[in-house]
Amino acid sequence: MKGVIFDLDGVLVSTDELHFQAWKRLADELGITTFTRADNVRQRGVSRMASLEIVLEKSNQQFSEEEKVKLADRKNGYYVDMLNDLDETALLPGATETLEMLHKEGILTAVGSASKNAPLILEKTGLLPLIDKISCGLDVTKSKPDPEVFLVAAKKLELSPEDCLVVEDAAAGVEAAKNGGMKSLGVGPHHAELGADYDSENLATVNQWREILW
Ligand code: B16
Ligand code: MG
Repeated sequence: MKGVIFDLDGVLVSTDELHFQAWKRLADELGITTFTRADNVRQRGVSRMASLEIVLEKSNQQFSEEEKVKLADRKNGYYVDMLNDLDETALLPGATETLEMLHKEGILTAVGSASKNAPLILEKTGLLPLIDKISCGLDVTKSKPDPEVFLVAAKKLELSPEDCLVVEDAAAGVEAAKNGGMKSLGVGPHHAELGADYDSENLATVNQWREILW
């Protein structure tokens, strides 16, 4: 393996509570009182517009495409405001140590995230110097399980897909890795059920790096 591509939210950092708070605020403003944390779990790893659809499932109002874009922009404004206070306390266990270890071993690192806020999140949490390339929602038009975001990451690293490992916390992300011809490591609360080639509770508990990388 010559490169490792990390999903961001749920793998390196945890911003899902902030996403939840921002969507909840928008839902409240729209008079939707039944938006729950269970709905928010379904929003993980999916694009901003697909996340909005999950909120609007609970509304009996109809919105035009133009109105939907405005609603998603409004939510993003709330979310970005909250990102101002983001710092290294949002890092998930083992994130920094894993990136440092990979660099020491001469392995390239990238982020492959659906989030258009990925560069800001990496800067705020101090991870930016440890990431060689970023492929994010700003670079792609297709959402996971389409492999586009990971293929763009591999291309930016100047590596072929089969030389890259993807680390993911969502089933759609693991599927995207497979669709792109990449091996995967599943992490997070559902790590064993993601269908990944390797899995571990979090980045701090991976004990098979040798087997995975060499
Ligand atoms: P934004 P990931 C994803 O990040 C989040 O898990 C998902 O909840 C969010 O809707 C998506 O980014 C888009 O984020 O609104 O900031 O562009 O897991 O792909 O790193
Ligand atoms: Mg994720």
